[in-house]
Amino acid sequence: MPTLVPTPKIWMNGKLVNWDDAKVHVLTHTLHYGTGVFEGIRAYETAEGPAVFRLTEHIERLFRSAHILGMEIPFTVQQIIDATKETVASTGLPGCYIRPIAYYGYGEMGLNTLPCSVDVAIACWPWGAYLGDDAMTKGVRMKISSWKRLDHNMLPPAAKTVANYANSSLAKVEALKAGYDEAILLNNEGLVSECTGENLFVVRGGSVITPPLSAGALEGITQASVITILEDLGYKVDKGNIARSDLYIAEEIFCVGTAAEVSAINSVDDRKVPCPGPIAKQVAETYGKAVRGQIPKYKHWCELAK
Ligand code: PPE
Repeated sequence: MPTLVPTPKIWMNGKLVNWDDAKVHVLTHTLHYGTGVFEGIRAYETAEGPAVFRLTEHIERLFRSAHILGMEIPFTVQQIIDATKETVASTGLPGCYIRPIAYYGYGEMGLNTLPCSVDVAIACWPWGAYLGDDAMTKGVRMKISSWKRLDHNMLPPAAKTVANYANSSLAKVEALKAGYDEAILLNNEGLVSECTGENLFVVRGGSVITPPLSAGALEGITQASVITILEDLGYKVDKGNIARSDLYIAEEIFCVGTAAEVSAINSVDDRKVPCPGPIAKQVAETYGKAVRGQIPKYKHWCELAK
């Protein structure tokens, strides 16, 4: 049984169509060559109605990802923001996960993307705890992947491109088959980059470190929000390099992402890490309130769907 729960409408190239009619041809370019860019966003229930967390930043990143690929999205940032709100409102749900995708469509085959048309779609569905319901209480079991994170000159990890997720999927499935919950990928220099769908935070010597874009990590919007939250709580945060052994002897580790939110890590390669750590707990609690518009200073992060 598929676990994907349909919602009434999907936005495709300017209009809302019924979920079952949101189809593409099997010769859609991106299906063959991985030439697309996408976003993952969440809308949460707030006192004023459904609000999309940091919608503008996500859509701006979608356009940056496209720019890195040399893809021209035939809509403006504002049009895609408005379309996202319209799609969220059409679900009738108080909160949901949102997936905008820009892809090369039907009409051309072959690796040259220059003549290809660009299509855009936005879909929403309910998506619960990404790393399991007890990710924050029991913590997540991590494995260092045998797969390396993409190198900047192979496929840019800074762009959220469809192709990059073949790398993430290899690492994810390897970890699951070995009995772990999630994988951490090292880059070609052997330094920690990120997880298959989350950024990492490591606490050592009382300071908090998270790998930067240059280490092969996506510039996470949750990562940026968590840095602000940590600094507001009085912690010093550095974007810096992390070695594999830093993970084994960390005071605490947690991973963050739109889907995963804030999840504590209980072990890496079977080396136990204190979990859930006090900083992770504080961050998870604050983030959970921030996304629901319950903290006045972060309320501007919540963009109402209507
Ligand atoms: N790194 C990667 C590789 C990544 O995919 C994500 C998001 C992040 C970091 C965190 O980025 P941000 O969401 O801006 O904080 N992963 C998305 C995809 C999940 C999926 O399985 O699909 C997400 O969390 O929506």
